[in-house]
Amino acid sequence: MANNNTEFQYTKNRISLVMRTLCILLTLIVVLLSCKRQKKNMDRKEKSIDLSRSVTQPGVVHVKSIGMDFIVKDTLNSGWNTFKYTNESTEVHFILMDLYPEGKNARNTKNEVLPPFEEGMKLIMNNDMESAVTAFGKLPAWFQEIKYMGGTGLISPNKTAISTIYLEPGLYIMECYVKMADGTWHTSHGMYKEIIVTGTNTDLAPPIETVAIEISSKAGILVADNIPKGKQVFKITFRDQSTHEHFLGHDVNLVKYDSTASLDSLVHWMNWMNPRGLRTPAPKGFTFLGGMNNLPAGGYGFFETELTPGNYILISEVPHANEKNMMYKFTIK
Ligand SMILES: [Cu+2]
Repeated sequence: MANNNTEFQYTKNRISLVMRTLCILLTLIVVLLSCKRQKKNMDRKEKSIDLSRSVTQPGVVHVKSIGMDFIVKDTLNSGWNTFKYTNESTEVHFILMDLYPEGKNARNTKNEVLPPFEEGMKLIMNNDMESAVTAFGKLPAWFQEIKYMGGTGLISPNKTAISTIYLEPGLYIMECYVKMADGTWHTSHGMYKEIIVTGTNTDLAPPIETVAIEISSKAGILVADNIPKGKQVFKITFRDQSTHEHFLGHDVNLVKYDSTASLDSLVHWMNWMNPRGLRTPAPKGFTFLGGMNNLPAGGYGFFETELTPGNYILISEVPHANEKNMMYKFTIK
């Protein structure tokens, strides 16, 4: 136990050192890039995307993964969209919708975002956190301008996640950064897809919730009422959003578990900075049933599922979710 505490304190110290070093590196990059920005602005005009077209799409978006892929239309309308994401692959995935800053697209993801993350993860697996920080420091300054606009929570093989989110027009990258058994990112194997969201609205009305949930940095996951059995529509409201130790914000995932499951192993797995975190195989005894991915402060989105008898947990994909009240257990009888 004392050993665990020392190890935990050591990890905490390392993380705060990592965060400080990264902040300094990012500041340097921001300063360098702002000098170049004026020239870039002049080049930008010709690259803006055409958002005036519309597509025949009433607001229901079917997405499927068979392997490391997203099979989905490449153009969607803006406004409320219900994603029905069927996972026909053998690994756990999620959908996160990244709204890119103007002028950036999937080519920039491939050339500027994936390489630092690939290098950094390799170094984390070799227990070289200092070099990993240097690698993450190579991320372009515009990476900080990405807006995370929700998506589904983690979803197990042979399950369907249903989430309703509001999309503004723009260029998005749909991504999944779960890791394969060898520790490499799903994104590096093709799980990122460029999607254009047009200026035409779907006119879909958001669903009416049966369970209201709020999440905030201070209070964690808050559930207003008892959660009943049967088909439920969860509304997740983000009171705030903040960058956690893993450089990302908080989200909400619904997970069912059986008597073989260890909640500690789930908490550990929900942190991608752990060499085995967010990496296949997922911890045993848990079935991931979707949820709501990162949204900005004040944003809200919905997800639905059928609750059958058993034990469940709502948990955020952040480091140390247990210490942040970002897990909530409940039982359906
Ligand atoms: Cu994935």
